[in-house]
Amino acid sequence: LEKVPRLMDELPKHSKPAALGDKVLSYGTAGFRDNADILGSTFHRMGMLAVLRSKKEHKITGLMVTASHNAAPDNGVKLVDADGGMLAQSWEKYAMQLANANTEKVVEVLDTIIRTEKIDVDQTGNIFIARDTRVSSEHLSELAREGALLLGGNVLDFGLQTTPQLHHFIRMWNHEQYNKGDWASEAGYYNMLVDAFKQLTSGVDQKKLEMRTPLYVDCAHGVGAIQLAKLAKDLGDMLHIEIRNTPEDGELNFECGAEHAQKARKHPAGFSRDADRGKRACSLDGDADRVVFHYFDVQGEWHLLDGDKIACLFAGFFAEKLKTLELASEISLGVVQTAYANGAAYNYLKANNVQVAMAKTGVKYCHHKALDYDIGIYFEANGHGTVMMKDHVVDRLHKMESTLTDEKKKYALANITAAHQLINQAVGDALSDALFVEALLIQHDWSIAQWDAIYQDLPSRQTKVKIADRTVVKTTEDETAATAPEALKAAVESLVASAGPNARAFVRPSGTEDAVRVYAEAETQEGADALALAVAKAVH
Ligand code: NG1
Ligand code: ZN
Repeated sequence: LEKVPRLMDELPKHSKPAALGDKVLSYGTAGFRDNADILGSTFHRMGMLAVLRSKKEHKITGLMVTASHNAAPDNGVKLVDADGGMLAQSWEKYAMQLANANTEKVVEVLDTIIRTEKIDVDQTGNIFIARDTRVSSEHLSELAREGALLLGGNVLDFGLQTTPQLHHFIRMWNHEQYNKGDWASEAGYYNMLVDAFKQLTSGVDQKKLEMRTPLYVDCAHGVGAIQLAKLAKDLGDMLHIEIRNTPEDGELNFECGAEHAQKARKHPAGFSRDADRGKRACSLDGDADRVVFHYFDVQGEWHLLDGDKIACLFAGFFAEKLKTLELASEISLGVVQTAYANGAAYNYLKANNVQVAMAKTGVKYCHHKALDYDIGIYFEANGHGTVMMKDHVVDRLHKMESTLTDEKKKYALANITAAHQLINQAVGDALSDALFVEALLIQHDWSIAQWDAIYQDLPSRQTKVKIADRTVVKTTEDETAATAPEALKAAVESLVASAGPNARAFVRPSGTEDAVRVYAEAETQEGADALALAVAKAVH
């Protein structure tokens, strides 16, 4: 690589910043994430890595500039693989070696990757880039572009897009068979969603749809607001959407968005007990890959419907359609949850004969586990999730289409096909998930309160603690129990044992923040609060 024009001149201009000090950057469950000021060299190098990945796969790969729900001064980078999913785990180590290398070692690291992966550097490398609305995002995406160009990559910059949109574009461009209705563009993405939504609500009187109350969407002052505005226009009278918390009227993620609503258990800024009683609402996060729903009831009490409740709603739909089609024994359906899933959601799914599996926290683990099923639903309680349907299931359904005479079965089949079109098969997608929720509420003729009532969450509380070195905290594979330090393990066990029936708590080092996370569940809110607090004290 030393012979590559300009490479040796350019690399020193993108040395690791002094402010990074001895800090080792790690490619966590959401890529690299840190204060934007120390990420310049990382972005430059990730542009190069995305090109190598593309050359290796002979397909388009991607790079998303976002730190999702993190505060505005942070930023981050996630690479998107050729199938539209997250970067293959086997490449994460390359990302870390590159990001942490001193300038004079960068070429050596690149050469090793090329050799190990047997990459033909003369191959074309094509990458797509997109970014969120952070102030630092434009500059950092430019650095990634420069890095990519140095290694001879072709770069298409999509500018401001949600994370799932970028994943979607890559999936569609690389796999023509998925790209049915010219879905591989921004306009195509909206067409795909709107058309599917229309099919799912086709059985409903149009007048009734027009009269339906709007969905109020807290966009966390992020990119979701920009994209949702375009989608809402295409939806027209099929679904009324009111956008709140746009990039113009506040600081990204500040006291709003999915993370705030779900972690702090507080309604987002821009919504009020008095003005918004009875209104159906949802919150996106900063890059619109998560969504949670919420509302104030008539008494003014605020209720959260998290990822677990969304998963249960979706699971109910698929279970019912498979049953109608008499495919329930042939096509496996399962929901993947993490340690954060509310105990009541698990009980609900079990009571409805839906299979449930556990995965480690982090979407990539859930995604992987969900592949064990023909139709795999995964949701983190924080609202990140989707449904994946295997290609052979889709083929099977298509083949069935012409053989069906029963109207009920025909309708069920059309419904599953439309759901498959609506749901982002590559990653969790707040816009597509929210539309699917809305379509199902319309089908059931449910208010948000009726949906909320399918089960009652056990009271829970989350908090986080900063300690000198969070890596000393070790957990079991499914993260429901600590294994080290010994004293912490013992303390959590004894606190849980004395916190009454149905109490549960766990601690785990965060993969995206420098903190140890604490979760507690109990019979009462006071019990859950007290348990979380006591466990947090034990962490210190
Ligand atoms: P960490 O910081 O490891 O807890 C957070 C979320 C995960 C997941 C990742 C991003 C919680 C408790 N944790 O991870 O669920 O969304 O970010 O992949 O919400
Ligand atoms: Zn996000």
